[in-house]
Amino acid sequence: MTYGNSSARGGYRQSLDYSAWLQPAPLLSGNLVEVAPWARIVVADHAEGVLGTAVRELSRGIREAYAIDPKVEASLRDDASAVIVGVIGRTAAIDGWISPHHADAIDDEGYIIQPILSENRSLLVVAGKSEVGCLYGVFHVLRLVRTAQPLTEPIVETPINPLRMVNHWDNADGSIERGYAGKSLFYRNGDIQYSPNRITDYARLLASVGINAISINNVNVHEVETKFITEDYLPSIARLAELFRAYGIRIFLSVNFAAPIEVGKLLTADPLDRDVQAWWDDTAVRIYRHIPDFGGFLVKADSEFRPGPFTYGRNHADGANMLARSLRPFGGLLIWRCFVYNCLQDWRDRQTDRARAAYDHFVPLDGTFDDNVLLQIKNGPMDFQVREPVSPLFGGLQETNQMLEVQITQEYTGQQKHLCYLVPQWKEVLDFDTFARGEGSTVARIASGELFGRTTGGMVGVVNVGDDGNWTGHSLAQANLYGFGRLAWNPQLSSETITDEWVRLTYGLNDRVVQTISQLLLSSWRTYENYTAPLGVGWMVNPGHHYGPNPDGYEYSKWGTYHYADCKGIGVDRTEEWGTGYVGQYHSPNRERYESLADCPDELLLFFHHVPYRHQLKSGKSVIQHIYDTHFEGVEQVRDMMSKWRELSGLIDADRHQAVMERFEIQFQDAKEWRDVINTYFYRKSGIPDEHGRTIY
Ligand code: GCW
Repeated sequence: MTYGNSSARGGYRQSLDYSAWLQPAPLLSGNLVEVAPWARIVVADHAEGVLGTAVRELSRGIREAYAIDPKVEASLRDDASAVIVGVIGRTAAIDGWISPHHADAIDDEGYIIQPILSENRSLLVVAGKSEVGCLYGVFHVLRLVRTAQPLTEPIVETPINPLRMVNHWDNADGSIERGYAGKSLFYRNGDIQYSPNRITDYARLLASVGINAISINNVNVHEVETKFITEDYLPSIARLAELFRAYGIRIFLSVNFAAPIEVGKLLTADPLDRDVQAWWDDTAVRIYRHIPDFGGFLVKADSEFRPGPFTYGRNHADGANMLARSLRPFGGLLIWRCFVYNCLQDWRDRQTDRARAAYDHFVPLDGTFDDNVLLQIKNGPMDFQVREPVSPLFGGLQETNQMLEVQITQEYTGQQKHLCYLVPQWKEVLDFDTFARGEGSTVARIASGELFGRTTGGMVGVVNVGDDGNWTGHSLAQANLYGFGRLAWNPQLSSETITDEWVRLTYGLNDRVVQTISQLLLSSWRTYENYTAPLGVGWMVNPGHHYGPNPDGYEYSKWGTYHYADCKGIGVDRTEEWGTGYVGQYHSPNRERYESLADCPDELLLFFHHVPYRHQLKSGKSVIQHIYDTHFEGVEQVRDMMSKWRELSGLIDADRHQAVMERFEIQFQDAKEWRDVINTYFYRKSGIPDEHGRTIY
């Protein structure tokens, strides 16, 4: 069951890059809660299932950190020091150590870490209300161990988002749509084929940051993948599910809305047709027979040529609810994507606005979706650009379960050749105040389901992982996956905290290393924005693969992605007064802020307004001079990143140092290309020279 280029590299499983943020810690002597408790793990229950995983992970972490092989025991001796792991109400050994007040503060997936230090012994209790809670608690303990942090106070943690999910856009032929880190971990040559060890290693990475759900195939469901819901494939998928289950992760499948026709040989896939409903009911029964904890379906329908309910004159709620009803008896969820727009637009038509589409389609249906349906909403109204406003569906939908979808894979942000750390971008989205219920109605509170009292909610990321030895192509892109998981667990964590954690876990505790890498990461999104498409206008990439500059690449296309640059100005007028009316989809005062040329934030100006090149920004610069300045600056920032990285030589391992250096060299070349193409384009359009007389072609 091994395959492909990664095994050919041999030994990659031992590399530092492969261990990602689960590096074996340097050997630590006494610290934290003293060495004593680490020699013994007490777990009263039969340590199978996820609890077994928790104990194994803890043993491994202790062995790596202290060179002690802990004994696993079933009961606590009166005088012994130990780590006790267990489920509240089930594990007798933890009874009496956990305060009811702490127990009340956590939900099913939360945990309590309680150090108990007395004169003659020390105990560390790791308790959850479920086995997976214990596993998360263990990973938290190990995070502290690995970063040499003290463990003297109780820690009480519970996830903010019920669903913390990654989506794979993997195809059965082994390719990955928008994948930049090798081939699929799950498939080869039209079949399900994987290395169980590699999958387990992947599941550990995901669980260590709290991910609890994964969809394993592309939302564009092609011929072979359409049959994943049949007996031909379910046994293999069930084995895959088992590997993830050990880490508390439930699997989902992307399904083809037309499957009743393509697989079931029915004449229709009409969601209101009784035979269609019956066919999906049977399908659900079949799936749950193989995978009792199957998560549910993910559906891209009536979007980019995928089939959907529109064919039958039905709406998205008809489609989603029909599927949800098949899953309901088993506790399954139906996740329906809101990435729906007209992808056959005429560039001459300036009234149709792709940015409006998701809201126009879904807000009228608010309140009509079943309780086990979630709508999955991309962070912005267009498509994962380096800068977009927040989708107005957040705040627009109030009676529907929803999930925030972000793109961890860097389709539009440098494809893991460029360093572009997206945690600061996601933080801006999560912290955005929609004002839907007055001040403080943030996207984070809406996605979690809390603000509108929904039954569920969460965050989902299109993952950046493939079979490359370092998982993500660019080693530093591991930070995006780590950061996604941490934010999905707790959207209130700051970018700085997450970054600091990740660097310490991945590259060790040397202060200079920590500071340098943190700084590189935290400034990289802005840097990328500087040398690419300016002021929120987006796109300007090569069509199809989306890498590298092409200002008119999508200007005369059918995709609805235009910037309207001419000799006088640039930008899309989305105001209510003169433009497409898109700003009307926001609540006040966002609506007024975006509508007003004076109040609209600079970085989104061209998203909302069409302005002359000499229009003055709040920064005091003209639009054109801003474009020139940021593009020259962006390249210098990349040069600077390279020299900062160079200075780390000798402070981190040579392999990762070298590999990242190579990526920086590509980024530097490509940033220059971006700078020159964009600057030249605008110089030729506007005829306005750079105030500083720098070279523009
Ligand atoms: O950004 C676009 C991508 C498509 C993708 C689509 C989507 C899976 O270019 O490759 O298809 O978004 O999100 O469905």
